[in-house]
Amino acid sequence: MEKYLSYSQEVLEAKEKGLPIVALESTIISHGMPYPQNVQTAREVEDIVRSYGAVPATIAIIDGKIKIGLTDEELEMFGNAKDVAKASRRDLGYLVATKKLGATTVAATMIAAELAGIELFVTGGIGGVHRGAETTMDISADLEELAQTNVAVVCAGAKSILDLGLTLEYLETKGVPVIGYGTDTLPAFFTRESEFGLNLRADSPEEVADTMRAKWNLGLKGGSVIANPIPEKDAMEPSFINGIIENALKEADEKGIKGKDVTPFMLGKVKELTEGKSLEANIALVKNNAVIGSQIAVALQKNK
Ligand code: PSU
Ligand code: MN
Repeated sequence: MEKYLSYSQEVLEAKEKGLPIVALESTIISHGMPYPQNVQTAREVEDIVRSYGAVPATIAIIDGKIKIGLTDEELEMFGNAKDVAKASRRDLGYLVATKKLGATTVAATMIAAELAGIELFVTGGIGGVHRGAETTMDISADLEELAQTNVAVVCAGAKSILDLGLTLEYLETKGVPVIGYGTDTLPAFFTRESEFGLNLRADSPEEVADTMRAKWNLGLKGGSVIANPIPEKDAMEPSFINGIIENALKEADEKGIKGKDVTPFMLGKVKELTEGKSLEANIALVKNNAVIGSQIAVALQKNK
């Protein structure tokens, strides 16, 4: 295994000292945001994690290794590279073997985090059941990963480019806890609320950490979704953003966008149609998730 994993100095030291570590994904850097905001955001998120007493581990596939923690130079190179493959579970072996650049999705980052002994992962939004999945069968591998890999994922819910109701049904079937952080409904990424109620709620990092520890101690496999709403001041008007998402979906359909290209296409289109406002909201919510996620990582280290 150590043949395939390569730790940054900072993460290596954190592991030796038993410090809390927060995994961060890289698809959000390569496919979720444009350069240079992607690199800048990634750096700022890492600094937020450090300021809460945890150590960031941005995960990516570089030169045949799954990197657990990137140096500043690696981050810059990666964020500016043109030929980065979006890597989910199915792609990991191929990208490592062929030494291509790979950006880890939520699914792949969870796998890498578990291999590296990291229990908590912070991102923006998870993949889910796409609208129209009853005919396209487009269901993100993120959901299957949440069902089987022991990593807690902090996110701002899921974008309404997905079918949020079906996504929750799928997670329920797979036994994945979806914990509203200070909320009773599933946050819809750009907006704080949705019409979909949640069964589990936590109001402190310790509650989340205790829930995860109890789950794992009971021998229950899998992760959880900690759904943390976007801060009030950064949230978008639901009617505005939902109208834009409808238009973007229509265009994706007309252009015949399929498979792994759907999510990046939608993210780019929504950014264009909101004149960059969606990007600002995206950056704000990821930082907010880093604040909560770092605190949960600290609590998970204490209740081990
Ligand atoms: N949702 C976002 N931003 C993202 C993604 C999803 O709001 O950057 C990325 C994540 O890496 C997620 C992936 O794991 O897209 C899901 O892609 P797919 O739907 O192809 O599984
Ligand atoms: Mn998909």
